[in-house]
Amino acid sequence: MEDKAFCILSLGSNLGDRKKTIEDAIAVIRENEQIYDLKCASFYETEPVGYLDQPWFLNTCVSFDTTMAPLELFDFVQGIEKDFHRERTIRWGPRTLDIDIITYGDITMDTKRLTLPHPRYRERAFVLVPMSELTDIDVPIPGKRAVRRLDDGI
Ligand code: A4P
Ligand code: MG
Repeated sequence: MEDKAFCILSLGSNLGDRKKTIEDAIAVIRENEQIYDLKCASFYETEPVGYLDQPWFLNTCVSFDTTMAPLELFDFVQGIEKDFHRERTIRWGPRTLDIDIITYGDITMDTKRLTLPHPRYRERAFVLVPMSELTDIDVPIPGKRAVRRLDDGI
């Protein structure tokens, strides 16, 4: 049996039909034969972080098991971003679709193309809140207690 890794992706959009774009992208991910047991968190309307003069985002996270290697998964999600005609103009600026790999199993890596876990996710409620619906997280969210601590009954 091939090894599978448990992964979390963050998806965000703030241009065009945000909900349809994210739903269509998730459908493409789900259909891949190397993706198993995909689960999707709720969709959240979020205030822009970083570059503020832009529309609000719709954000969610998905989790799944995959037999793809980290860079294969990266190429796969970059391909989906391209198919949705994402244009990169301003860093942290508006986008039809942004897909980030938040975690890939317990893998830590820092290469030119891919850093794992994602270097900024711990500071971002638009990632942490949907992610907390899918897995235990060890990062306290302001106003919430860490999910793992609640599970432990502390
Ligand atoms: N990259 C390295 N590691 C990863 C990874 N784990 N997942 C590289 C995905 N990409 C990774 O990203 C720049 C480069 O990061 C990629 O070429 C890839 O090789 P990008 O997607 O091209 O550019 P970006 O998204 O504009 O920049 P960045 O630095 O990734 O921004 P973030 O941190 O993703 O933030 N506010 C709200 N409310 N909701 C949002 O979704 N998103 C951003 C983008 C800013 N503000 C937001 C939201
Ligand atoms: Mg990004």
